[in-house]
Amino acid sequence: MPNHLFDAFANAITAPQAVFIETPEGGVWTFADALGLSARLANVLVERGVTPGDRVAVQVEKSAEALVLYLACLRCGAVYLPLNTGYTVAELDYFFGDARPALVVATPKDADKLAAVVSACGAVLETLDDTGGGTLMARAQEAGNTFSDVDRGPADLAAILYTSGTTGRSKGAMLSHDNLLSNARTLKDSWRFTAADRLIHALPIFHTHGLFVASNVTLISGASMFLLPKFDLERIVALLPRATVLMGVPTFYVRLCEDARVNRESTAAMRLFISGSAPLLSETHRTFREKTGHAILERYGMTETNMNTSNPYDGDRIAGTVGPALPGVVVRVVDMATGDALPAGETGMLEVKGPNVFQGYWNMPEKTKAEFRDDGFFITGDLGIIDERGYVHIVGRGKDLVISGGYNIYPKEVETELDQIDGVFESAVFGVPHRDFGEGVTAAVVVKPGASLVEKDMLAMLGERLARYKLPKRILIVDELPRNTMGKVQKNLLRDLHQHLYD
Ligand code: MCA
Ligand code: AMP
Repeated sequence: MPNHLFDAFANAITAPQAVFIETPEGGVWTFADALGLSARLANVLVERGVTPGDRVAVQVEKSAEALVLYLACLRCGAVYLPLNTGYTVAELDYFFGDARPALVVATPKDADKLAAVVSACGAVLETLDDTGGGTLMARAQEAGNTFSDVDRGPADLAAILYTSGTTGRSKGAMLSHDNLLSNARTLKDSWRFTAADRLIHALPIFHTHGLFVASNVTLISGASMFLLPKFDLERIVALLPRATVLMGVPTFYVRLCEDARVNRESTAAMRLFISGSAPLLSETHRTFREKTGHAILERYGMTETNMNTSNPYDGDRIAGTVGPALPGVVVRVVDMATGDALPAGETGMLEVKGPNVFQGYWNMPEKTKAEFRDDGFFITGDLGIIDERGYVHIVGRGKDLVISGGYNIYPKEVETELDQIDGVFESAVFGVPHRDFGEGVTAAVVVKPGASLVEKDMLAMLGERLARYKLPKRILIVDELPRNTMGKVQKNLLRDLHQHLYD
């Protein structure tokens, strides 16, 4: 039995000596370089005790080596578990305890800090920094450069990605080799990727967007990428004449719209700009088109499903919509109370079925069951309509979620941490419009009588527990929280009251 996903990537390589990755420091990786290192790293993983099905948890800065580590995990049959570099030790403790990885790869500077939580879950610790330093690469230098790939079928797990939950605890979405391969192939065809494409890759590689949408699509096309450590306006502007595609969250496009150097001439070599992970404002779509002549292609996905819909490559890319369902994916809108499918134009819950839809939540059979219908549709938690032309419009969220700069923040998680601060009586966390990040995480806090809490101190305390992107941009101290007659906090009133906070 072959290795379902890795073989497809390897077979897409037409010229092993062609460039796969260019880095800003002038590093050039051919496909042969990447394949060679993936074999050496796969040997290291096996030497360090990783067996097929074991989780390999990775919290490292973005680098070519880090991307190749993902390939090495596929080759040895491990389940790749990427983690946001912003996660604190408290957050990691939960992920390690839940996923029980056999091996953790961390940045060298975090090694001491993580030693206790890594050993508590029984894992081995290796390190990797963003310049190819650390124990993992040192071992790889000694390892053999051939590797006999472990057999993996379509249903075998390739990755677990944690996604936050409305009830607080993160859930590990289990993605199979075929979930990833089927979606990569569909997106390659829909977006017309070929080996001639050069992607500007400026997204993090620990979430679906940067890891699967950007990297898998490049790999399955035998295309190449400019691998930037993070969003960097100057570098992106400089690369536009040499690249063909950019993928980004709406914040990328808001920032590009504000730069005079982004115009028709500088984007003439580009064939495609793609946006996703959060709603792209129609205003941003329009401004970008006026400046450059390019209609941004917006698509819609989730960690659990990869990509579900996309505006068309040919045909109308309509601002404010995420386009029709991708080939092979079925999207429907149902009545939230009855679960009955609704006709075109009516608002309800978006549900999805297809080869892209995940295998369930790790260790959480009950949660998995609750999020699927009996006929196999996954309940997204997003509210939408499907119009007469089949285009999906996301009109809201049935889940209490804030999306800031493409990162999801579940208010409950932040409220739980706030409520644990000595002197806090209660709190409500919500999102309000933010020019750069789309939504800004905001907290309203009621303090106990006599407590002398100030915003700065509360932020510092939260910072010990939560990744920085989850921290409220403002914590407002209020006398009381608005409640309805049932006693439920009315976050819509808080959102309305503070809608201009970040203007
Ligand atoms: C950085 N900060 C943020 C965010 N990013 N705060 C809120 N939300 C954020 N997204 C904080 C920093 O810690 C810093 O705080 C301050 O904001 C300013 O940072 P700045 O330098 O402006 O940030 P940046 O480095 O330019 O990053 C902004 C970014 C980045 C480019 C939008 O967040 C990013 O690359 N986002 C992409 C996220 C992504 O890949 N999402 C896909 C998830 P301080 O000064 O206090 O330290 S996958 C998904 O959603 C589904 C499947 C899908 O459909 O794709
Ligand atoms: P995640 O949990 O990171 O997988 O985020 C998935 C969520 O991001 C979806 O359920 C949507 O709420 C949101 N999302 C992704 N793409 C879009 C988009 N193009 N427009 C609006 N929301 C989006």
